[in-house]
Amino acid sequence: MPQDRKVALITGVTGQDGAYLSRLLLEKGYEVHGIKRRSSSFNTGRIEDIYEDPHTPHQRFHLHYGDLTDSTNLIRIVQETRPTELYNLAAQSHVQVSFETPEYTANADGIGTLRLLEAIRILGLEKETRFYQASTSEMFGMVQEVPQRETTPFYPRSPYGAAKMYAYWITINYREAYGMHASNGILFNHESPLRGETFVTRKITRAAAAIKLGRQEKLYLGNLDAKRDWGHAKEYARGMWMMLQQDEADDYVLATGETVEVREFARWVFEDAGIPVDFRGEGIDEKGYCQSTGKVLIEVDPRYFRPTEVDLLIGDPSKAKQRLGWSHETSVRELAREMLEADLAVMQNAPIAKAD
Ligand code: NDP
Ligand code: GDR
Repeated sequence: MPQDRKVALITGVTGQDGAYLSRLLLEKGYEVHGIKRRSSSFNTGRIEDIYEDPHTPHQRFHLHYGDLTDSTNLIRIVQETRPTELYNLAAQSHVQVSFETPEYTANADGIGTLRLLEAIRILGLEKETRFYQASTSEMFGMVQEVPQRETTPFYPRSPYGAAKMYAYWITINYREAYGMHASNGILFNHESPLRGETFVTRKITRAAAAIKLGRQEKLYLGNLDAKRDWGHAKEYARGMWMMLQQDEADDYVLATGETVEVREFARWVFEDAGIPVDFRGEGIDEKGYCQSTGKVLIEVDPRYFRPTEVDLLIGDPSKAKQRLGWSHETSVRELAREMLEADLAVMQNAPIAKAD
């Protein structure tokens, strides 16, 4: 196999991280293959600008239909593409939804990872294909130690966290059992203007933009006390790639080392939108009142509470800094602003926006 062959296969290519990673790898000269799911409507909005028609001469970005729950399909795609790097980013990635679809989440997020590792093994690509697993700070769950690092014990608090723990350990097992170059990136929350609309940061920036433009009355949120370590997805995609460039496979935390309450994030965003809010009340009675009009703009709705919650995440990225030379650049405050500005720009250009 020529040393300079650079072929990446990305599962979850249509998601937030898949979009950033594809761009990065194309810039670095890779041939990039992505697996997307069949959907009744377009699901390629995030990768529209890099999409290449199959008739494009010297095409470098290819999409394949597939699903992490279908092993024959995965084996075929791995066989056809023979990737030098395989990034497993596909997942049912919404923690709250995992309480409603626990079996599917385990199948896609847990066993899906096993299916990919087996595909590599069955095809005899153990020494040819480097593997990245999208592991998560959700595995830390109930607080055992802060800041959380690679050696912190896990205590998942959701079907999603539990499924991702299986994926984490099976990745390590294949590394040890078959000598595969397989690494876990234990990534803390990372956001961007491409973030899914139902994750809390994007939900807040979209709502603030819509309220500002008079297209929505109010935002309903769940637990405002939760604290998260939020970084920029673009920088985390770079970290994924760096892990696979190391001589030895290993597991790394990527985080900013700073934690912020959901309430605080919302306060910043509404302030930046020019509609600052005061929070008053407690628990389900807590509300965010517009400072100038006294109108309630944010209200707690218990439907968004989770049966078990992860209260506090704050990561220690020292290992990634020392070994990979990775560190975050964008602060959470800057990230919030970038996301709000992007949502305002999109909504200002949208002819009709339906309120929530
Ligand atoms: P997204 O939810 O934005 O993207 C998930 C991707 O997986 C989408 O392309 C989705 O396809 C695809 N997908 C879902 N189910 C399947 C399936 N059964 N078969 C094939 N593809 C599937 O997630 P992110 O980009 O934010 O995250 C990427 C990965 O990193 C995920 O595994 C996530 O769990 C993990 N992670 C994310 C963190 C974050 O803060 N963003 C932090 C730590 C880990 P479609 O577009 O059709 O829905
Ligand atoms: P998380 O992200 O669960 O950390 O998982 P999310 O943005 O969904 O929640 C963060 C925190 O905000 C609280 N919250 C709300 N969450 C949502 N979605 N909607 C609300 O209205 C709301 N109100 C309060 C939540 O309770 C929680 O405490 C993300 C995903 O990307 C995972 O795939 C990834 O593994 C982890 O980050 C790291």
